[in-house]
Amino acid sequence: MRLIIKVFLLQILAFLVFGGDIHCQASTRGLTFVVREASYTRLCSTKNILTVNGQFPGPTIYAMKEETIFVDVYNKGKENITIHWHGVTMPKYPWTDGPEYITQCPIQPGSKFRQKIILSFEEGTLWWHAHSDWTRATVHGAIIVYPKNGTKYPFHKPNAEVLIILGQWWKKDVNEVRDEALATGADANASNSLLINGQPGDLLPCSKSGTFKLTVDHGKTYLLRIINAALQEALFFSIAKHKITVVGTDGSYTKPLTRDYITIFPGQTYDVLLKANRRPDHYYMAAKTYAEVPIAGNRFYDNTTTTAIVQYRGYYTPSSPPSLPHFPAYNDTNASVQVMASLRSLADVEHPCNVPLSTSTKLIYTVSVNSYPCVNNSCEGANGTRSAASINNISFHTPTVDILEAYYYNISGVYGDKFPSVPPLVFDFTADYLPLLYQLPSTGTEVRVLEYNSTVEIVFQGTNLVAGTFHPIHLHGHSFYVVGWGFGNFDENRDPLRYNLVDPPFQNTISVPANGWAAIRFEASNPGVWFMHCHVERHLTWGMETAFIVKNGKHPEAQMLPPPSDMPPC
Ligand SMILES: *[C@@H]1O[C@H](CO)[C@@H](O)[C@H](O)[C@H]1NC(C)=O
Ligand SMILES: *[C@@H]1O[C@H](CO)[C@@H](O)[C@H](O)[C@H]1NC(C)=O
Ligand SMILES: *[C@@H]1O[C@H](CO)[C@@H](O)[C@H](O)[C@H]1NC(C)=O
Ligand SMILES: *[C@@H]1O[C@H](CO)[C@@H](O)[C@H](O)[C@H]1NC(C)=O
Ligand SMILES: *[C@@H]1O[C@H](CO)[C@@H](O)[C@H](O)[C@H]1NC(C)=O
Ligand SMILES: *[C@@H]1O[C@H](CO)[C@@H](O)[C@H](O)[C@H]1NC(C)=O
Ligand SMILES: *[C@@H]1O[C@H](CO)[C@@H](O)[C@H](O)[C@H]1NC(C)=O
Ligand SMILES: *[C@@H]1O[C@H](CO)[C@@H](O)[C@H](O)[C@H]1NC(C)=O
Ligand SMILES: *[C@@H]1O[C@H](CO)[C@@H](O)[C@H](O)[C@H]1NC(C)=O
Ligand SMILES: *[C@@H]1O[C@H](CO)[C@@H](O)[C@H](O)[C@H]1NC(C)=O
Ligand SMILES: *[C@@H]1O[C@H](CO)[C@@H](O)[C@H](O)[C@H]1NC(C)=O
Ligand SMILES: [Cu+2]
Repeated sequence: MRLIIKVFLLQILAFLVFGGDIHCQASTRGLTFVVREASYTRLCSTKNILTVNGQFPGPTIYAMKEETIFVDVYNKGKENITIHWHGVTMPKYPWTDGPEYITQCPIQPGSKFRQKIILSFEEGTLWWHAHSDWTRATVHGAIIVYPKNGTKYPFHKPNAEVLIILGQWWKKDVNEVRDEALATGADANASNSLLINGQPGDLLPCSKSGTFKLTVDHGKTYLLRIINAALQEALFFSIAKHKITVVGTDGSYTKPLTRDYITIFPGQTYDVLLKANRRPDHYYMAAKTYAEVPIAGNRFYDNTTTTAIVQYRGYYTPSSPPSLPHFPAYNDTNASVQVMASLRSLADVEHPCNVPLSTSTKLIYTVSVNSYPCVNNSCEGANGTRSAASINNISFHTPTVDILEAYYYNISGVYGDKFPSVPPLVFDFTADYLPLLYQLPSTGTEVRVLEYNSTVEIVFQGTNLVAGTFHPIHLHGHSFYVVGWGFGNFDENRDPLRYNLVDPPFQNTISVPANGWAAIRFEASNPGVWFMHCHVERHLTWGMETAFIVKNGKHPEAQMLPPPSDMPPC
């Protein structure tokens, strides 16, 4: 704990000392990530986990808007690994974006890959994580993007900044959890604890000494940079007796939104202001799972409460125990969409909103949980089936050569370019009862090709196949405007009339509500191959993903850059 703070202070110091230079030396700054195992003790037991530089959560990358950073990634572990810069759009340079077998082959044990992170419009909190198998459970960390020299936050400068990384801890090795689920066809076991900054918090066994503590001065304001790095769980986050004010999400500022709690879905980030304006005492900040229904099969959700402490400086007798925040019920879907319903981008002169007012490409993508039948109902998913997932009824089959290199070097037979623009079958997607025959998906490695500069609208439609649940859909290579959402089936005549085309939020991960829909718009102005997938890890493993190929424009300026010389071989 003390060590973490020390490292954090050193990094802040480094930022202050080199701050002015970072901008000028943009393209020469280099970092080193050594992926290796390290021993960690949580919940009274010790295990080896995969880490970056031995740290969990991993090191924070401090950057300035528009900066370019090189990261030398060494794999000194036993598993294949890739690293993704989540929310960094990597203009014209998909080569080091990271998803395995989509833009690169994995960095194999004993090898190294030099990755370039190209920041452009992003400002605020982003993060990095492994994008290979389930290794991101412990291989993740923050990317903090400060305003450029001469520009400021669009809110009063906070007195201090605090990183809050939310995660999940399994007592078993996560590979074992994944392997068991894949072998039985069941939903993966729930984790044993949620985490704040790598710690379960003092409500969980053997955790008191490690609990993260934020010491505050009465009257001061703190910027909390919150990342949901959990593999599976959507989380309610709150601080007892305090309100929090959202000022940004996914590396883009928003109009201030004051709330008792936020819901943060896997993959999302929120920047919130905390004003220390209550009676000096100590209070819990906490996170709990939102899970609308117990999911199919024998899995349940992680129902632990992870805590950290907000402690006011000064002399007083603290209440005992600290008060806990009040949370909505675990299955309160209405509560889960409250923040999403009110998020608005700044849409002012310094932060213009460039939402496409008309679109050239309209896509409707159903996102479904599915099932494969098993002989004698012998699997352990719903009704003895094997769990699966799909987009437009295609369960994605991951190739063994990455799609980007197949595209660039014209290698045929790796992927198809016939991803359907609408669901192959139109039915009452969110009906209470659906024919069991619809649960079976088809499989394929299909992508969709987008013309350079096309204006794209995607309506994601959740379905009630197997179990209607939320799906945080993340797009690589582009942020997008969330122009609308709702429960039930999308109505193409009525719903577009209510789109927000004035100040929609600009995000990279949109949670499609359980048995609902969400509509996004973006301009496909970034040539390359870009993954799009559900950020619930087991849904990704089951096939809820696809990719876009954005073609080159005519101008040399509008074309993909050539690959680096050290692309990992397949
Ligand atoms: C940043 O701004 C300060 C003053 O605001 C100036 O002294 C400094 O040279 C600037 N640094 C860069 C890299 O532009
Ligand atoms: C998953 O949960 C089941 C039921 O509690 C248990 O028997 C099994 O050992 C667990 N598996 C892993 C890998 O944790
Ligand atoms: C949490 O889930 C476990 C089983 O996974 C159950 O035994 C326990 O009673 C639950 N606790 C609460 C507070 O619901
Ligand atoms: C939420 O769960 C409780 C029991 O855990 C149940 O009584 C209630 O009906 C559920 N609410 C919804 C909206 O499903
Ligand atoms: C959710 O909101 C809808 C409409 O506002 C209401 O009909 C429903 O009862 C609410 N459900 C819960 C669980 O609060
Ligand atoms: C399925 O069940 C039938 C009847 O119980 C049995 O004869 C058959 O061997 C089983 N098949 C498998 C693959 O287990
Ligand atoms: C790629 O392959 C196709 C079909 O085999 C061929 O028509 C095309 O000319 C090739 N393009 C390049 C750049 O090699
Ligand atoms: C998906 O495709 C499978 C295989 O072709 C088919 O059996 C199933 O009915 C389809 N389901 C839907 C919802 O389109
Ligand atoms: C792409 O579209 C933008 C408008 O959204 C336009 O300003 C730009 O010139 C276009 N670029 C090309 C190469 O067509
Ligand atoms: C399980 O099977 C029963 C009976 O066939 C059916 O009513 C139910 O909908 C099925 N549930 C799922 C999740 O497939
Ligand atoms: C690691 O990556 C290489 C190259 O793609 C592949 O051949 C190998 O099967 C992978 N290993 C595992 C355990 O997935
Ligand atoms: Cu999902």
